[in-house]
Formats: sequence, structure tokens, C-alpha cells
Amino acid sequence: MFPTVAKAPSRTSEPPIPNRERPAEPQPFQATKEQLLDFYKQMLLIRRFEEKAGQLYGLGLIGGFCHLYIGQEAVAVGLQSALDGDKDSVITGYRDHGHMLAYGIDPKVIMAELTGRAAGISKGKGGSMHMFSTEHKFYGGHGIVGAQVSLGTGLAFGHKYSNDGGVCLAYFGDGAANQGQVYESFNMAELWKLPIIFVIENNQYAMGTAVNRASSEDQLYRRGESFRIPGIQVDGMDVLACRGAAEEALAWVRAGKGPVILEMKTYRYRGHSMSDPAKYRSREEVQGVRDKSDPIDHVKRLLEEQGVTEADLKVLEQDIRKQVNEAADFAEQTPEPDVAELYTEVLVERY
Ligand SMILES: Cc1ncc(C[n+]2csc(CCOP(=O)(O)OP(=O)(O)O)c2C)c(N)n1
Ligand SMILES: [Mg+2]
Repeated sequence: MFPTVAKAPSRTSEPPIPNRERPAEPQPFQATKEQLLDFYKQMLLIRRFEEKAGQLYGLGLIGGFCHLYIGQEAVAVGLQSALDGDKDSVITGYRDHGHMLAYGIDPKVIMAELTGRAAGISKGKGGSMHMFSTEHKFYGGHGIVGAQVSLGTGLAFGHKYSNDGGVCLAYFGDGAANQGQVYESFNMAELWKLPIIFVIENNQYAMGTAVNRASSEDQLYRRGESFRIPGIQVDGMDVLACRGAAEEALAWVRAGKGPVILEMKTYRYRGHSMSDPAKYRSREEVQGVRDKSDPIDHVKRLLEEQGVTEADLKVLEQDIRKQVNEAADFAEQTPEPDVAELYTEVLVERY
């Protein structure tokens, strides 16, 4: 005899889990003039840094792959500004320069890492895709699409296990959101109520594939529903919306309620990497976003409303250009690692 199984009611017309508690609707962050100026400076630094990195790549000074963050600046700046630098950790994929700069790490050691120099933040052995700063609890920089999500879940497990109060911010792309290990991570993270924010940087493309050509559910914030992980969709071109969403997500996670997904709607202006013919979208599409939704122009307008003048902003811009030029000079002039360093610090053996 088989046990009798109660007939399940039809649920096709119901939302997956009705009446479930969810994080509150995020509100735009109310920034002071100083905070706005700080966001502006950080985003402009990322943009100018990335433009310079593109030039150095063209000159053959950067080897291997190089993925620029231009267009997405508000995401890293807005989210990371809400973190507790002493406790929280961050992990991301290969498009990682902006996330490091958003920590206030010296652009010199980041640029020197791109040019493979001994003074680089990972001693010139990580390069563009594999930079780390354990001092800032920044755990890379990963080239395997989606792998950082499982590693980030491990970091969150570490926070919970050691009860250090930290939260992990694990960034990944719209393309990575279709990888299998992401869902294994979602399952364990919710089951164990791990302190992690899964941040999907939906920049609309995975290499040359538009998100709606590759994703059956292209509203990516819903991807956690079957794991009971709430999701929030955020305007990733608005630094104040990003910061507001981070605060709501952090409040939820720090209260022990488990993970949250933030889908950041953003856009990358440049090619996927430095060798991208960009045949999959029109110039008009890119120009349209630049004209209407640029995250830096947005903050510039807010600053101007607060009485900051074009001349004040020019001074800032000059200072940032100077910093970036100094970083590039340093990255060109500082020596490469000694050959004797080839096998040092590439593996930590702990038995
Ligand atoms: C496991 C794996 N599969 C494929 C690749 C090749 N690859 C590198 S980047 C990329 C696209 C990822 O797109 P997305 O996750 O949207 O991130 P974005 O580049 O837009 O930041 C692919 C397929 C890889 N590095 N690793
Ligand atoms: Mg993408």
C-alpha cells in the first residue's frame, strides 16, 4: 500500500509565497552636500581611472584581460558606502577595479597591479581580474563566472560561524545569474540564514548576449523566490537609490533574517572586455543611456541644485585627473616582480 498523499490545491494563480515578510521598500538616501560631493568624487575617480586603464591597455602596458566598469560606478559607490569597513566583506567577478576604488584604495597600487608590477596590490601577480585586499576584506576579483557567489556564501558562513557581525556583499552579473552554483548557494544561504547580500549587477549584457535572450526570467530580482529569498530591483544608475537599497538590505540581513537579492539595473558603456566589436547593440542605444541616465551627470545636477558651481567641479576634476595620471606614471615606472618571485605567494598551504 502506498501512503495516501493529500491532493495539493492548485496554486497556479497565487503568488509563490503570499504574506511572507519582506524588507521594506527602500527609500532614496538623503545625502548631505558633503556626502553627495564624496559620491561624485568617487564615481568620477572610477570613470577617469577606467578611461586611463583603457589607454594603457591600448599602449600594450596591460596584459591579459581587462574589463572596464564605466557606466556602473553608482553601484559599487552607493552600496559600499553603506558597509561597515571593519566587519563586512566584499567579493566580485573580474570587472573589479571600481569596487576596489570605492574602498578608497590608492589608485597607484591598483593601476600598478594592472601593469603587473611588484608594487601592485597583489604584487603584480593577480592583474586586472584577480586583485585582492584582505586588509579591506575584499576577496577578489574572480575570472570564473559565478564562482564568486559560492565563495561569497562561504565568506558569509565564516561571518556567522565566527559571530563577527559581518555581512558579505557578493556581486555578480546578469550572465552569471544563470550559473548552477548560484542556486546551490541561494539554497544553503537561506537554509542557514547566512548574512549575505547577493548583488546582481544587471548591465543588460553578458559578453554579446542581451539578458532577455539568455534568461527565461529576466526580472532577476525574482530569482530567489523559490528559495524564499526576497529580492529588490534598484535603479543602479542612481547612487542615492543604491545606497538606500543597501541600507534596507543590510538592516534585513543584520537582523538575522537571511540573505537578500539586490538586482541593480545598470549599463556598461564600453565593450565586454578590450576586444569587443560591439555588434550586438547600436551606438544610439549606448548614447541614449549616456545622455539620459548617466550616474555621474545625475549627481552633478543635484550638486548644482545645492549651489555647487561648474568652477568648483572643475577643480575637483583636475585633482582627479592628476591622481589618475600619477597612478599611470607610477604603474609604468615601478619595476616588475623579480623572477625569483614567480612561485611565491601564489598558494597558501595550511594543513
Ligand atoms: C564558467 C565560465 N563560463 C564562461 C566564461 C566566459 N565569460 C567571461 S565573462 C562572461 C559573461 C558574463 O556576463 P555577466 O555575468 O553579465 O557579467 P558582466 O561581464 O556583464 O559584468 C563569460 C561568458 C567564464 N569566464 N567562466
Ligand atoms: Mg552583464
